[in-house]
Amino acid sequence: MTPTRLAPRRFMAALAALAIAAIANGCGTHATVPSADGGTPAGPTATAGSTDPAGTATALPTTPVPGLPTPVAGSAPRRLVPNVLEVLPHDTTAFTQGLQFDGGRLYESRGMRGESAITEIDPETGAVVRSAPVAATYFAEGLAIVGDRAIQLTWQAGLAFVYDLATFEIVDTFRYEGEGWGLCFDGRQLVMSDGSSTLTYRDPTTFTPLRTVTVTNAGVPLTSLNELECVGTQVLANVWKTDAIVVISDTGIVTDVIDASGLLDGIDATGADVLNGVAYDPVSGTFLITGKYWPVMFDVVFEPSP
Ligand SMILES: [Ca+2]
Repeated sequence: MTPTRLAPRRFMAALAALAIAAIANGCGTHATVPSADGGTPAGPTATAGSTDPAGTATALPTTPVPGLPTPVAGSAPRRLVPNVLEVLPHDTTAFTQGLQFDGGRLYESRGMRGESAITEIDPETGAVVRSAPVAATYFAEGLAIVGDRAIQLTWQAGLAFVYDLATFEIVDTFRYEGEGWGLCFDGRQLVMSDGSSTLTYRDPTTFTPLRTVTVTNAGVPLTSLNELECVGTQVLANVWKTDAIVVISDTGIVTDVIDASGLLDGIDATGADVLNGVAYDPVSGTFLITGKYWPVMFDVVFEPSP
Protein backbone atom coordinates (compact mmCIF):
# COMPACT_ATOMS: atom_id res chain seq x y z
CA MET A 1 0.00 0.00 0.00
CA THR A 2 1.06 3.57 -0.47
CA PRO A 3 0.32 6.68 1.57
CA THR A 4 -1.14 8.40 -1.48
CA ARG A 5 -3.79 5.71 -1.81
CA LEU A 6 -4.52 5.36 1.85
CA ALA A 7 -4.93 9.03 2.55
CA PRO A 8 -8.27 9.55 0.78
CA ARG A 9 -9.59 6.23 2.08
CA ARG A 10 -8.91 7.15 5.68
CA PHE A 11 -10.10 10.73 5.30
CA MET A 12 -13.42 9.51 3.93
CA ALA A 13 -13.62 6.92 6.68
CA ALA A 14 -13.09 9.54 9.31
CA LEU A 15 -15.86 11.68 7.85
CA ALA A 16 -18.19 8.71 7.67
CA ALA A 17 -17.37 7.68 11.23
CA LEU A 18 -18.14 11.17 12.44
CA ALA A 19 -21.46 11.11 10.62
CA ILE A 20 -22.31 7.74 12.14
CA ALA A 21 -21.34 8.87 15.62
CA ALA A 22 -23.70 11.80 15.21
CA ILE A 23 -26.50 9.48 14.12
CA ALA A 24 -25.82 6.94 16.86
CA ASN A 25 -25.63 9.57 19.56
CA GLY A 26 -28.55 11.56 18.25
CA CYS A 27 -31.28 8.99 18.35
CA GLY A 28 -31.06 5.24 17.93
CA THR A 29 -34.75 5.00 17.26
CA HIS A 30 -34.41 3.64 13.74
CA ALA A 31 -35.04 0.00 14.62
CA THR A 32 -37.53 -1.37 12.15
CA VAL A 33 -37.24 -5.10 12.76
CA PRO A 34 -39.86 -6.59 15.05
CA SER A 35 -38.23 -8.19 18.04
CA ALA A 36 -39.47 -11.31 19.72
CA ASP A 37 -36.90 -11.27 22.45
CA GLY A 38 -38.46 -8.44 24.38
CA GLY A 39 -35.09 -6.80 24.56
CA THR A 40 -33.94 -9.13 27.28
CA PRO A 41 -30.30 -9.96 26.71
CA ALA A 42 -30.23 -12.52 29.49
CA GLY A 43 -32.07 -15.83 29.29
CA PRO A 44 -31.46 -18.91 27.24
CA THR A 45 -28.79 -17.60 24.93
CA ALA A 46 -25.79 -17.86 27.23
CA THR A 47 -25.06 -21.50 27.89
CA ALA A 48 -22.43 -23.86 29.16
CA GLY A 49 -20.46 -21.29 31.11
CA SER A 50 -17.95 -23.89 32.15
CA THR A 51 -14.47 -22.51 32.55
CA ASP A 52 -15.46 -18.87 32.42
CA PRO A 53 -17.29 -18.87 35.75
CA ALA A 54 -16.90 -15.17 36.38
CA GLY A 55 -18.63 -14.41 33.09
CA THR A 56 -15.89 -11.92 32.45
CA ALA A 57 -16.64 -11.71 28.76
CA THR A 58 -20.07 -10.29 29.48
CA ALA A 59 -18.58 -7.93 32.06
CA LEU A 60 -16.51 -6.13 29.46
CA PRO A 61 -17.95 -2.83 28.28
CA THR A 62 -19.19 -2.53 24.74
CA THR A 63 -16.42 -0.93 22.76
CA PRO A 64 -17.34 2.01 20.54
CA VAL A 65 -16.25 1.03 17.04
CA PRO A 66 -15.59 3.53 14.27
CA GLY A 67 -17.54 2.45 11.22
CA LEU A 68 -20.17 0.67 13.29
CA PRO A 69 -22.97 2.44 15.16
CA THR A 70 -22.88 1.74 18.87
CA PRO A 71 -25.58 -0.79 19.82
CA VAL A 72 -28.50 0.44 21.85
CA ALA A 73 -29.08 -1.84 24.81
CA GLY A 74 -32.43 -3.58 24.83
CA SER A 75 -33.52 -2.38 21.40
CA ALA A 76 -34.66 -4.54 18.52
CA PRO A 77 -32.02 -5.49 15.95
CA ARG A 78 -31.25 -2.51 13.78
CA ARG A 79 -31.04 -2.57 10.01
CA LEU A 80 -27.73 -1.33 8.64
CA VAL A 81 -26.32 -1.04 5.16
CA PRO A 82 -22.72 -0.72 3.98
CA ASN A 83 -21.58 2.63 2.68
CA VAL A 84 -18.91 1.81 0.12
CA LEU A 85 -15.89 4.10 0.37
CA GLU A 86 -13.64 2.30 -2.07
CA VAL A 87 -13.66 -0.76 -4.31
CA LEU A 88 -10.40 -2.70 -4.23
CA PRO A 89 -9.17 -5.66 -6.30
CA HIS A 90 -9.44 -9.22 -4.98
CA ASP A 91 -7.89 -12.39 -6.38
CA THR A 92 -10.66 -14.32 -8.14
CA THR A 93 -8.84 -17.60 -7.46
CA ALA A 94 -9.32 -17.13 -3.72
CA PHE A 95 -12.14 -19.18 -2.19
CA THR A 96 -12.21 -16.83 0.78
CA GLN A 97 -12.78 -18.48 4.14
CA GLY A 98 -11.11 -16.03 6.50
CA LEU A 99 -10.07 -12.39 6.25
CA GLN A 100 -8.15 -10.61 8.97
CA PHE A 101 -6.07 -7.46 9.42
CA ASP A 102 -3.11 -7.50 11.78
CA GLY A 103 -0.57 -4.74 12.17
CA GLY A 104 -1.60 -3.11 8.91
CA ARG A 105 -1.24 -6.37 7.00
CA LEU A 106 -4.13 -8.32 5.53
CA TYR A 107 -4.33 -12.09 5.78
CA GLU A 108 -6.67 -14.46 3.97
CA SER A 109 -7.44 -18.13 4.44
CA ARG A 110 -8.43 -19.91 1.25
CA GLY A 111 -10.53 -23.06 1.09
CA MET A 112 -11.27 -25.96 -1.28
CA ARG A 113 -9.24 -29.14 -1.26
CA GLY A 114 -6.11 -28.72 -3.32
CA GLU A 115 -6.51 -24.92 -3.32
CA SER A 116 -6.36 -24.20 0.40
CA ALA A 117 -3.71 -21.83 1.66
CA ILE A 118 -2.84 -19.14 4.14
CA THR A 119 -1.90 -15.92 2.38
CA GLU A 120 -0.94 -12.36 3.04
CA ILE A 121 -2.48 -10.08 0.48
CA ASP A 122 -1.91 -6.44 -0.39
CA PRO A 123 -5.13 -4.70 0.67
CA GLU A 124 -4.74 -2.03 -2.00
CA THR A 125 -4.01 -4.28 -4.99
CA GLY A 126 -5.32 -7.66 -3.89
CA ALA A 127 -2.02 -9.19 -4.94
CA VAL A 128 -0.66 -12.13 -2.99
CA VAL A 129 2.35 -10.98 -0.98
CA ARG A 130 3.17 -14.45 0.32
CA SER A 131 1.38 -17.75 0.58
CA ALA A 132 1.76 -21.19 2.09
CA PRO A 133 -0.30 -24.09 0.73
CA VAL A 134 -2.34 -26.39 2.92
CA ALA A 135 -2.03 -30.14 2.31
CA ALA A 136 -4.55 -31.18 -0.34
CA THR A 137 -6.39 -33.49 2.03
CA TYR A 138 -7.58 -30.48 4.03
CA PHE A 139 -10.24 -27.88 3.30
CA ALA A 140 -9.13 -24.71 5.09
CA GLU A 141 -11.62 -22.47 6.82
CA GLY A 142 -11.54 -19.52 9.24
CA LEU A 143 -8.45 -17.64 10.32
CA ALA A 144 -7.53 -15.72 13.46
CA ILE A 145 -4.32 -14.09 14.60
CA VAL A 146 -3.11 -14.28 18.17
CA GLY A 147 0.10 -12.39 18.76
CA ASP A 148 2.76 -13.74 16.44
CA ARG A 149 0.73 -16.78 15.47
CA ALA A 150 -2.08 -17.44 13.01
CA ILE A 151 -4.66 -20.13 13.63
CA GLN A 152 -6.46 -21.68 10.68
CA LEU A 153 -9.42 -24.03 10.92
CA THR A 154 -10.23 -26.92 8.66
CA TRP A 155 -13.80 -27.74 7.67
CA GLN A 156 -14.35 -31.35 8.72
CA ALA A 157 -10.96 -32.66 9.84
CA GLY A 158 -11.23 -31.40 13.43
CA LEU A 159 -7.78 -29.91 13.05
CA ALA A 160 -6.50 -26.35 13.34
CA PHE A 161 -3.09 -25.34 12.07
CA VAL A 162 -1.03 -22.91 14.11
CA TYR A 163 1.42 -20.87 12.03
CA ASP A 164 4.34 -18.66 12.84
CA LEU A 165 2.89 -15.49 11.33
CA ALA A 166 6.31 -14.30 10.16
CA THR A 167 7.18 -17.46 8.23
CA PHE A 168 3.86 -19.29 7.69
CA GLU A 169 5.52 -22.40 9.09
CA ILE A 170 3.21 -24.70 11.03
CA VAL A 171 4.44 -24.73 14.63
CA ASP A 172 1.54 -26.48 16.33
CA THR A 173 -1.88 -28.04 15.75
CA PHE A 174 -5.09 -28.10 17.77
CA ARG A 175 -7.82 -30.75 17.75
CA TYR A 176 -11.50 -29.94 18.17
CA GLU A 177 -14.90 -31.58 17.91
CA GLY A 178 -17.28 -30.82 15.07
CA GLU A 179 -16.88 -28.67 11.98
CA GLY A 180 -14.74 -25.57 11.65
CA TRP A 181 -16.19 -22.55 9.86
CA GLY A 182 -15.23 -19.08 11.13
CA LEU A 183 -12.69 -17.91 13.70
CA CYS A 184 -11.70 -14.60 15.29
CA PHE A 185 -9.83 -13.40 18.37
CA ASP A 186 -11.35 -10.72 20.59
CA GLY A 187 -8.10 -9.98 22.39
CA ARG A 188 -8.95 -12.37 25.17
CA GLN A 189 -10.58 -15.45 23.68
CA LEU A 190 -11.03 -17.07 20.31
CA VAL A 191 -14.55 -17.20 18.91
CA MET A 192 -15.43 -20.06 16.55
CA SER A 193 -18.44 -20.84 14.37
CA ASP A 194 -19.38 -24.28 13.08
CA GLY A 195 -22.24 -23.58 10.68
CA SER A 196 -24.88 -23.73 13.39
CA SER A 197 -26.23 -20.98 15.64
CA THR A 198 -23.54 -21.73 18.22
CA LEU A 199 -20.43 -19.69 18.83
CA THR A 200 -17.75 -21.37 20.93
CA TYR A 201 -15.32 -19.23 22.92
CA ARG A 202 -11.93 -20.90 23.27
CA ASP A 203 -8.68 -20.43 25.10
CA PRO A 204 -6.26 -18.84 22.60
CA THR A 205 -3.26 -20.87 23.74
CA THR A 206 -4.83 -24.32 24.23
CA PHE A 207 -7.98 -24.07 22.05
CA THR A 208 -9.94 -25.48 24.98
CA PRO A 209 -13.65 -24.58 24.76
CA LEU A 210 -14.55 -22.14 27.54
CA ARG A 211 -18.21 -21.35 26.89
CA THR A 212 -20.78 -21.37 24.13
CA VAL A 213 -23.54 -18.98 23.18
CA THR A 214 -26.55 -19.60 21.00
CA VAL A 215 -26.93 -16.68 18.65
CA THR A 216 -30.49 -15.39 18.38
CA ASN A 217 -32.03 -12.80 16.10
CA ALA A 218 -35.21 -11.37 17.65
CA GLY A 219 -35.33 -14.43 19.87
CA VAL A 220 -34.90 -16.99 17.09
CA PRO A 221 -31.67 -19.02 16.80
CA LEU A 222 -29.72 -17.92 13.75
CA THR A 223 -27.89 -20.73 11.96
CA SER A 224 -25.24 -20.83 9.23
CA LEU A 225 -22.95 -18.35 10.95
CA ASN A 226 -19.81 -18.40 8.86
CA GLU A 227 -16.83 -16.05 8.61
CA LEU A 228 -16.32 -14.02 11.79
CA GLU A 229 -14.78 -10.73 12.77
CA CYS A 230 -14.16 -9.78 16.37
CA VAL A 231 -14.47 -6.04 16.96
CA GLY A 232 -14.14 -5.13 20.60
CA THR A 233 -16.52 -7.40 22.46
CA GLN A 234 -18.79 -7.72 19.43
CA VAL A 235 -18.64 -10.37 16.75
CA LEU A 236 -19.63 -9.82 13.14
CA ALA A 237 -20.68 -12.93 11.24
CA ASN A 238 -21.75 -13.28 7.68
CA VAL A 239 -24.57 -15.74 7.24
CA TRP A 240 -23.81 -18.47 4.72
CA LYS A 241 -25.63 -18.27 1.40
CA THR A 242 -27.01 -14.84 2.20
CA ASP A 243 -25.85 -11.26 1.87
CA ALA A 244 -26.53 -10.66 5.54
CA ILE A 245 -23.87 -9.80 8.08
CA VAL A 246 -24.99 -9.75 11.69
CA VAL A 247 -23.48 -7.99 14.66
CA ILE A 248 -23.59 -10.21 17.76
CA SER A 249 -23.14 -9.23 21.39
CA ASP A 250 -20.97 -11.38 23.60
CA THR A 251 -24.14 -12.90 25.04
CA GLY A 252 -25.31 -14.02 21.61
CA ILE A 253 -27.87 -11.33 20.86
CA VAL A 254 -27.99 -10.03 17.29
CA THR A 255 -27.94 -6.25 17.71
CA ASP A 256 -27.68 -5.32 14.04
CA VAL A 257 -28.50 -6.94 10.72
CA ILE A 258 -26.45 -5.57 7.85
CA ASP A 259 -27.98 -5.93 4.39
CA ALA A 260 -24.96 -6.26 2.11
CA SER A 261 -26.93 -7.27 -0.97
CA GLY A 262 -26.24 -5.57 -4.25
CA LEU A 263 -22.57 -4.93 -3.63
CA LEU A 264 -21.59 -6.70 -6.85
CA ASP A 265 -24.21 -4.95 -8.96
CA GLY A 266 -22.55 -3.46 -12.01
CA ILE A 267 -19.36 -5.44 -11.48
CA ASP A 268 -18.34 -8.35 -13.69
CA ALA A 269 -18.55 -11.08 -11.07
CA THR A 270 -18.54 -14.12 -13.34
CA GLY A 271 -17.75 -17.16 -11.23
CA ALA A 272 -18.26 -15.36 -7.94
CA ASP A 273 -19.61 -17.46 -5.08
CA VAL A 274 -21.25 -16.29 -1.86
CA LEU A 275 -20.28 -13.36 0.32
CA ASN A 276 -17.71 -14.54 2.85
CA GLY A 277 -15.06 -12.39 4.44
CA VAL A 278 -15.24 -9.43 6.79
CA ALA A 279 -12.12 -7.75 8.14
CA TYR A 280 -12.01 -4.71 10.39
CA ASP A 281 -9.13 -2.28 9.88
CA PRO A 282 -8.57 -0.50 13.19
CA VAL A 283 -6.30 2.02 11.48
CA SER A 284 -8.91 3.34 9.07
CA GLY A 285 -11.95 2.40 11.16
CA THR A 286 -13.46 0.70 8.13
CA PHE A 287 -14.37 -2.84 7.12
CA LEU A 288 -13.33 -4.86 4.09
CA ILE A 289 -16.02 -7.16 2.70
CA THR A 290 -15.45 -9.76 0.01
CA GLY A 291 -16.59 -13.22 -1.01
CA LYS A 292 -15.50 -16.53 -2.43
CA TYR A 293 -13.94 -15.96 -5.84
CA TRP A 294 -15.10 -12.33 -5.76
CA PRO A 295 -13.17 -9.96 -8.05
CA VAL A 296 -13.24 -7.12 -5.54
CA MET A 297 -13.20 -6.16 -1.88
CA PHE A 298 -15.38 -3.33 -0.61
CA ASP A 299 -14.00 -0.88 1.92
CA VAL A 300 -17.07 0.17 3.87
CA VAL A 301 -18.55 1.62 7.00
CA PHE A 302 -22.00 0.63 8.21
CA GLU A 303 -24.88 3.07 8.48
CA PRO A 304 -28.53 2.83 9.46
CA SER A 305 -30.68 1.66 6.58
CA PRO A 306 -32.54 4.58 5.04
CA1 LIG B 1 -12.70 -11.97 9.55
